[in-house]
Amino acid sequence: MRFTAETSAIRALAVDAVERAGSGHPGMPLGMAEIADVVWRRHLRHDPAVPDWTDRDRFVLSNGHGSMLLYALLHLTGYDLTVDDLKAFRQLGSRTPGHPERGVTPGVETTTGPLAQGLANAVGMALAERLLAIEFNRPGHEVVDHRTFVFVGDGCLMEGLSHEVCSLAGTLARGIGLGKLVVFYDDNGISIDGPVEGWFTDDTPARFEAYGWQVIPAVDGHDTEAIDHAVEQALADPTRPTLICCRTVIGLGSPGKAGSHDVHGAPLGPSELQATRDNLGWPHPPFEIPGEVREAWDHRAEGARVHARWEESFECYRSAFPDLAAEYERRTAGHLPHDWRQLVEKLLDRIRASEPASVATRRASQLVIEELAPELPELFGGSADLTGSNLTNWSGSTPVTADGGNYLSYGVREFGMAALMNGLALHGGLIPYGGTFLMFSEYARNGIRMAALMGLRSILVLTHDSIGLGEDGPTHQPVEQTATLRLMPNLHVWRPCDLLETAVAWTAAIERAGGPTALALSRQNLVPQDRSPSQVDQVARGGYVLRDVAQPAAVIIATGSEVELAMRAAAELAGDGVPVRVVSMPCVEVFDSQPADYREEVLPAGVPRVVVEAGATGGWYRHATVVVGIDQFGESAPAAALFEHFGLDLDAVVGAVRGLLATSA
Ligand SMILES: Cc1ncc(C[n+]2csc(CCOP(=O)(O)OP(=O)(O)O)c2C)c(N)n1
Repeated sequence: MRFTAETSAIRALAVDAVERAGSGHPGMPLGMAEIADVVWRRHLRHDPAVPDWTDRDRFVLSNGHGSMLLYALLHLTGYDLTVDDLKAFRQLGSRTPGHPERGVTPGVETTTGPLAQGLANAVGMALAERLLAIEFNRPGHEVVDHRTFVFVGDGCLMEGLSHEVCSLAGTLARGIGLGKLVVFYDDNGISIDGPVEGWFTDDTPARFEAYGWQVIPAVDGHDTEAIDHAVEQALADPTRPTLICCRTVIGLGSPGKAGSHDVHGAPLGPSELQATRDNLGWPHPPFEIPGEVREAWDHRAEGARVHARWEESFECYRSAFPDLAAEYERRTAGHLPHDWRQLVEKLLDRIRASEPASVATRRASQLVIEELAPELPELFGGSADLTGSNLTNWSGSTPVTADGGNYLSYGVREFGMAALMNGLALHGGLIPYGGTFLMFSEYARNGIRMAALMGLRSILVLTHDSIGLGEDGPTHQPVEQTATLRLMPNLHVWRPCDLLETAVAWTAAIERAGGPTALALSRQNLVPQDRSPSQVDQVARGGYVLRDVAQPAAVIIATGSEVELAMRAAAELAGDGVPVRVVSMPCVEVFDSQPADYREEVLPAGVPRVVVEAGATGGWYRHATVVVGIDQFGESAPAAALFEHFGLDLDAVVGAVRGLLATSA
């Protein structure tokens, strides 16, 4: 094998940075250097000076452990990522963390490391590109026209998530088309435990053909012409995504470790590092790149040219279609329509003025979507095969077809849905929301976590939020899910109690540009609560006084379906001369972030508190000394029988308050 100076530069930067950090993954960058060279120097359209140019090609490193490959590419092509940044690989506060993180390093499109999620994000990005192209392009004005390139390894393809999203991508290819999605499979036969033949023997090309993908098998992943030819073939297919199966040698270039799992995730060590330098014919000291190699990689001038051409074409588009151009800019900037707030105020006024009726909050959610969606074309809905239960559709929902659409039936793929939604949100121009049962948020959990980590505006509609779903039984009845979702940093969990709180929760979720929101919604009907205008305003603070008394002896805090129970308990206690305040707390995270004086106003120190929520109690003890909840699995029975069986009824709540007052008296 003859190594070129350009690929040796990638290899040298990767092994030197890993060596310096004393940890990292040299095997993948060494093994994918030629593929990276072809993609980044011959095909990728990007502008290193403007990493967020909306029509750039997307590049996703799904096998994110090989992060040094991406950092080397960003550095070499001219992004704002210096040699010092590379030297700080994996150090505290550096711009080169262990795995690529969006928002930390310019040019990193998505945070990867949890295998296969990058691939799922990429399917979402490619879908977003198609949706926006259909919506915004006009004959002669292809303002949305970019490709999505992805690297995956054996690990990504072993993960079940890859099946979920690649199967769905195959189906989407038959409709809207995903021809601009090109995935490179780093088929090196090695994962951490050793040669994969002991645990991964699928016929991968046949698998992807069965999905309906274009598959280019048996490409020599170290032969740049063969790779280039495969990319041309991939891009020539207008509808099918392509998997390019590249036979590679992990750690290629390291004479003593190539082909072995030893090179996957540990520094080479000084003597093997020197042997690798010698083998590559790379005499330069660590982190030094000769001028001519830098020049060969430098993409700044070409990137600026390609970008400027697009800007010119966008100006022509603007002249011909000024409204569309403005809308494209608004949408891709993530700004809400200018009259958004008025729309929300009108909606809340209408709800307050309407005849109160008992509705399930899942149904309330649908009513709210119906009101907001017509004014919010970026809202992109869907459900993991539970549309009729999640009530995520509205009268203007149109399924994704060759003509576009705003609603995707994800099939029974909860994790795929969450991770694909992240890709839509990352791409920009769309605000994804997707439904499943709260119980099955467990299947989606790491996708939700990545949305929280990346700060993505993605909205999870999680219905059937307690034993209140009834007869389907303990497999479907969430117990600990609301509590555990609340533990996730940067996730807001709303559990509204009626139509008005649901409307506020939805608007908060849409306005929340910096993170995801989970809406926990009831299957069963809930009694609407009365509120003054100032109480309506306070719902957005996450917790507020719903029923007040002059000198409360106790406070009952409740969420969602248990608010009406708390109100009944307070009324009963009032009848016995015990004045009790009720606090509705639809979003604990938002309430906890309020100024101390507001929190003190709502929950005065020294007044004993009881919480009632049909779920795990653990998380509540920082707000109350007594929690009426459920710390065991549910049962199959009608909802009313279950609430009684599990002690979530009037007697229990009244008894809890009395007991607390007796002990604190
Ligand atoms: C979801 C998930 N599980 C486990 C890991 C830990 N892990 C990182 S790399 C890897 C093996 C990946 O093998 P492969 O994709 O073949 O990478 P290569 O050895 O070729 O670099 C594993 C298990 C992870 N990052 N994500």
